[in-house]
Amino acid sequence: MLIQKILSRIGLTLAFCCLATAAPVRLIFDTDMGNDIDDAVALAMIHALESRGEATLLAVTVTKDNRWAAPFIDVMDTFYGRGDIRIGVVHDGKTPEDSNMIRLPSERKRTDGSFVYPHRLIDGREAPEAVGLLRRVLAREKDGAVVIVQVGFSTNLARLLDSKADAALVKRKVRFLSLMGGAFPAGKPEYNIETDIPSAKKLFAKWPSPIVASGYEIGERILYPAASVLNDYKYVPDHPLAEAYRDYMKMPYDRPMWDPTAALYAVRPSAFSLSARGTITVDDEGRTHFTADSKGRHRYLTASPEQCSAAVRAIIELASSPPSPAAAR
Ligand SMILES: [Ca+2]
Repeated sequence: MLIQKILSRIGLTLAFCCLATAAPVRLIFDTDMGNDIDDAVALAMIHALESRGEATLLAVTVTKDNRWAAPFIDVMDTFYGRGDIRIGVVHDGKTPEDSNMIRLPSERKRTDGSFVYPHRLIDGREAPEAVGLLRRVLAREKDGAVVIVQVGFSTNLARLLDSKADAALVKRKVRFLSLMGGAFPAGKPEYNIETDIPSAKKLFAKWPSPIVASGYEIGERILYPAASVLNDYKYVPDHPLAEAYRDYMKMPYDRPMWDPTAALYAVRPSAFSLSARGTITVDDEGRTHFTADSKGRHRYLTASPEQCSAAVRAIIELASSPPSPAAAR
């Protein structure tokens, strides 16, 4: 009994010591914000992880070619006290259609004419182009320092590989790419891949650092409960994530958390398990294929029922955390 107590005490001390000394993960978040609510949940989580000293959000790049995506990201960043985070947008990209979840919170004003959710970027078309921003952000980072979380299409990251110099930059700076996309070990064409098949093919064929993919089957098992949206965001009268959730579909609904799994893995890799190493390829219909290979650079997430339950709890806890008072930077 005594030995158990001592061991558990040492374990706790070690855990705290490691939490305290681990450097924040330096993240770039690449998203098709506006096509599903889980992108917004993932962004809220990343802010909470930054408030806890576990992550630093360097930039957000967008693959949905719609003018409201970047303003909504600015709304979220500003709400969490980090309105200075750089935002880059795709040009000639996919899914230009409007979306209530990004447009309504960005537009909403009070009777005095001020924004309910303050933000500076009023039209996404005024934001810098994403590939150039990625290049500038990566160039300033230390070698091997950056983790990219890609939760939309591969448009931006595939374009970043167009020049040899940029591909070499990625190889030097990016520790790994945590990506939501595909279905593993096999399955139907998944939306993020299917929407820009040529870019996804190129990304898996040429991306020079390791890729960890969270397939459709992982997020499908991790449901965000409507009850949390109704109850956990009342710490302010107007919450941009809760409002976006209500604007996305008719409430109450539970929604699979595909994208948050990739964000969670990027910062807390022990949350999930991994497949063996291998190579992922994309076919002409947008299906992903995994071939085991001990020298491969690709893996995909796997999750036990216990890991799925823990991931739901972590996603709810992080996404509904109030902004940190010290966050303003
Ligand atoms: Ca997404």
